Amino acid sequence: MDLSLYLVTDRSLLPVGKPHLEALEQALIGGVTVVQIREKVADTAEFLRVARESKALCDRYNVPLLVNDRVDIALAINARGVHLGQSDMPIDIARKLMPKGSIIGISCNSLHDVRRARESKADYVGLGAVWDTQTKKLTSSPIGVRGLGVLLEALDGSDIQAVAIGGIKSTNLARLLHGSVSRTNHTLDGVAVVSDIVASPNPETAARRLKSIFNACKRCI
Ligand code: TZP
Ligand code: MG
Repeated sequence: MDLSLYLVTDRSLLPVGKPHLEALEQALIGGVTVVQIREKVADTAEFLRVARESKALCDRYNVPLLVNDRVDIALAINARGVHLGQSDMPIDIARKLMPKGSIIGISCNSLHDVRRARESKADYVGLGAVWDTQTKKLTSSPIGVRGLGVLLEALDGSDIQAVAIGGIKSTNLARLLHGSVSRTNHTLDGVAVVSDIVASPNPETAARRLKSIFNACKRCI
């Protein structure tokens, strides 16, 4: 799966008055390659509604949609997969519940997490938070570019894909890509971004900018 520009949604960060689907469509036009619907305050009915509407839009752009945390909602809308946290449903159980071929990703911020993700055969890992972020209350310190390199190294020899997350913006993306790959064979498959796209007055331009930096850096590393 193309994880190169991985959009994680957060409706609370939208500019005042901007509808979620409008921002999502602009980000899709700008070239995001995968979308994760992340809802931290919505109740189940609201989460389901947002996920279903977002799925219909992503389908039109042929972009896979993943659901954060909730296997039941992923199943209900026929999502491409789920993204799980360390305290969500274990991967082996999610794997049993989801249709064959579903994508299951997991957040990791330590070597222990990455080793467990390898054992449980995650399809991809989200590594971070790399840098501090206003989007999520972090329960441990940001891992930094060096920490990211260490976690990537722990993926060597596996076919698990990896994206970095946390504080990633067009202004620091080149630094992230150059720094994290200089010490490992396992390169990043993509970057996951929330606020730099969602909170932007122009998500299309924001996505396009991130993608062109990612692609340009990929060619020289
Ligand atoms: N997980 C680790 S950091 C983060 C999540 C969901 C939020 C990243 O948001 P932003 O706005 O891209 O820093
Ligand atoms: Mg979670």
